[in-house]
Amino acid sequence: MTSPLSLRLLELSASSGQALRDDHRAVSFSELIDTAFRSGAALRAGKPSLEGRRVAILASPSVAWVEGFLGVILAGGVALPLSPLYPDKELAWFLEDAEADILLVSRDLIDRAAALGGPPVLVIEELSRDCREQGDEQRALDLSSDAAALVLYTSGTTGKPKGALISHANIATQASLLREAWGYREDDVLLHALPLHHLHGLGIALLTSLLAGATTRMLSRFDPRRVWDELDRASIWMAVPTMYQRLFEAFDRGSDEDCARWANHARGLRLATSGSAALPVTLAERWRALMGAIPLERFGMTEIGVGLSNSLDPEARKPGWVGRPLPTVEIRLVDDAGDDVEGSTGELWVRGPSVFGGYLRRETASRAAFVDGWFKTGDLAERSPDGAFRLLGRTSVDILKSGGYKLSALEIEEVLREHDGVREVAVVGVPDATWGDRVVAVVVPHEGRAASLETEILRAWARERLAPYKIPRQVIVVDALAKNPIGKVLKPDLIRAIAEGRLGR
Ligand code: MLC
Ligand code: AMP
Repeated sequence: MTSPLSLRLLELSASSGQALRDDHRAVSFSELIDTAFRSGAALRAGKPSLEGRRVAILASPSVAWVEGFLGVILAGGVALPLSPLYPDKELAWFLEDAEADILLVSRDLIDRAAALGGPPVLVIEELSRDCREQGDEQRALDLSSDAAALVLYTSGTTGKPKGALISHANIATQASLLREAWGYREDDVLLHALPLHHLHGLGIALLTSLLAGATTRMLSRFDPRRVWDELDRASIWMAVPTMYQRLFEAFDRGSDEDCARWANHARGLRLATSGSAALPVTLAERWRALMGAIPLERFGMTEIGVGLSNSLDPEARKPGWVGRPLPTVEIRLVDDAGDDVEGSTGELWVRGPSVFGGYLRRETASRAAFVDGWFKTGDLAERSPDGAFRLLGRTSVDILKSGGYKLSALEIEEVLREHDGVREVAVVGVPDATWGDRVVAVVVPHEGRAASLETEILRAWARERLAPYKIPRQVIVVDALAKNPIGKVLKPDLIRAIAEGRLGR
């Protein structure tokens, strides 16, 4: 059985259409896939395949990133995308947890990779060059469709993140569902400014566009003015809600001439989508005023790909709702006992070929994630009589979404608790117009240590241990934390008190 992903890439390797463009160069599909095969051959270094070995990728978003990534996958390896945003301590943890065999880096990040003391480091840009010199043969390996292709770390309710193993078939299915649902064409150009270490930027945006045979214009980072300027050369734009918020902030600071030009760019788009967190209706409506349609909002998750999507037809989109199941995606709404709900509200469970198989080296967590083949999302949802869904929140108060990044309150608490001034800590997500959830740490200091826990001091300390987006934006020092009879902090009360300004002003 051959992987549908490898087959599709082989098919595309005959195309001279433009696959990718970054700030420095553009490559056709045939060039991209040729380089990927060479890179994969160099990674295998004479062995038949990488046989499920994990190859971590630490690189700035670029054409080279994709060449290395596809090289790993075509050689049978499991790609582990890492973000240069992570501090060294976190990077080292991912490499160890995933038992990565190789660390692939872009040339600009060699020094960082060397400091990690992890597996052997190979430089992406040198891989294909070395291989070309050796004239290695190119061929698609006979990989099974359920072979793991990708491991994406995602936060859960258990503290440290878990690596979701995503197969060749998962990726191919997810991409083809979106290609159909969103009417992807080979003459589409996706403007891409999302991070590549999560599903939105990697699977939903980059791989869907690539496997549809469309062009992806890759920006190395999200810069709102840059995005506005570049939108006129794109037909598709995908973003998290915070990016829409940032785009409008830049718009409001733009000159009259900028704004006229930018509004024109937005009107020229065929499709703008939003996901990873709830898109506030006010932002959706503001976008409609510019582009003529609200962004197409959809619901996705690392473990399932996109499950629910609004319609490609703008008239059929409902602001505040995330749409209907994509073909092959089965959905249930269940109550606390795991039974289908009588009414319209319950936890969303998902089943189908786009759903992942389990977490890397976490058998118990993998088993606990499913009931009879149904994946439990932890999202509460409502179904309308006409079959559309709306998200109502999470079953766990410890899962936060800040700027589209999923965060575990417990992971952040664990790190803060290591500070010697902290006696107790509760991390909560407070509703926020920009971030969705604003990360706030409420701490009880050891006696006489309150001063050492001032916001900037504790943030600086956390910065060495956590990615910037996990660092609490605010630290509130209290004498004690209110708890329920079994000793659990009453987080919903804390959130309300902070949101209403009764605490932490
Ligand atoms: C940046 N900062 C954040 C943050 N992003 N803080 C909290 N939450 C975030 N998400 C910090 C910066 O480190 C900086 O801190 C300060 O905020 C100002 O940064 P900025 O320059 O204004 O922000 P920017 O760097 O532009 O980042 C904003 C963003 C980014 C929205 C572009 O957060 C982002 O790329 N988010 C995308 C997340 C994503 O891809 N999620 C997909 C998950 S998959 P300081 O201390 O220096 O001031 C998924 C499935 C699905 O959910 O359905 O899609
Ligand atoms: P992640 O684990 O990072 O893939 O994030 C998945 C989570 O993001 C889901 O479980 C939802 O809680 C949230 N999410 C994704 N899309 C949406 C959306 N359109 N509206 C609200 N929440 C969303």
